[in-house]
Amino acid sequence: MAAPTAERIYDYGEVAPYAPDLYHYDQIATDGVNGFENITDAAIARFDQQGYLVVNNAFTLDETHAALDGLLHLISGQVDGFKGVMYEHAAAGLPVEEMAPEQKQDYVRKFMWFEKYDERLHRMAHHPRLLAALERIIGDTPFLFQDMALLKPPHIGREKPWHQDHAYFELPLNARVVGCWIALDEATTENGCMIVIPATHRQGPVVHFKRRDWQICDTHVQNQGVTAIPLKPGGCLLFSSLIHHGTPTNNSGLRRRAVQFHYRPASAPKTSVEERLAIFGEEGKDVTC
Ligand SMILES: O=C(O)CCC(=O)C(=O)O
Repeated sequence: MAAPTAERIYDYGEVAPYAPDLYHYDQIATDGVNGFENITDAAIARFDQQGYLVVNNAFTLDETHAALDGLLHLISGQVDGFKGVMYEHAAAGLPVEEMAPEQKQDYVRKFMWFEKYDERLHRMAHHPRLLAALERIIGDTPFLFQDMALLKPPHIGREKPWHQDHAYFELPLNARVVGCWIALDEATTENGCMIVIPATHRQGPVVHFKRRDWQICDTHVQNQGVTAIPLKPGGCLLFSSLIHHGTPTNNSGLRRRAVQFHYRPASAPKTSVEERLAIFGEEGKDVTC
């Protein structure tokens, strides 16, 4: 077997077990709208209350397949300058660089900073209907500041522990930052769909810890009203950067590929790592885990 190459990047920490009920959910979201064009003022008000909005059929199947083709092209190794692939730990010791993209994707955890390298993915991130919806939610021109794709391969796709996305961002707490998570495969409760705790964005920031990831402590996770968000391909979840959310391990035999874009108000100033950590961590401040 080939040894991992020096350039290969793995995601955060070691894979470690977690309590079986950590991603237990009480309900499945059923209050989605059909298409960006059907986002009513009441749906925006629901986003403000609940911290999320499901948009079914946000992208057509052609757009969704084009995005998948874009991701496969990016891992073919034929795209000049693109280096944003992070592997699952299961890839260690395997000659994944020699694999064809179709096979290689099943060892990839994440892509970062890719949308400028592929026209199909760029189009998705800057889709006029998406940007118009974001402008209504954010109340300012939306500015894309982070793009990633999360592949969660069959059987080995690891969890993303409970967290608030804002804990990763150097942005003021009062900036209305919105994530857009787009299912490229059907995302189900079996293969690791998003799970959120509605309205937690209104409780403000919580302390994060470096454990299996940069995360909310497992024992601090609230267990009221936990909501699973299964999505068909092309469906999307718009969510506040302060909502508590996570995804379990993919123990199924089915892929769960998704892209996630984050938008901030164009006018929001940048803060510093020190300011971020003074709010979200580091290592517990006045609480333990
Ligand atoms: O797609 C996933 O599994 C988790 C995405 C997420 O919550 C994140 O990367 O912040």
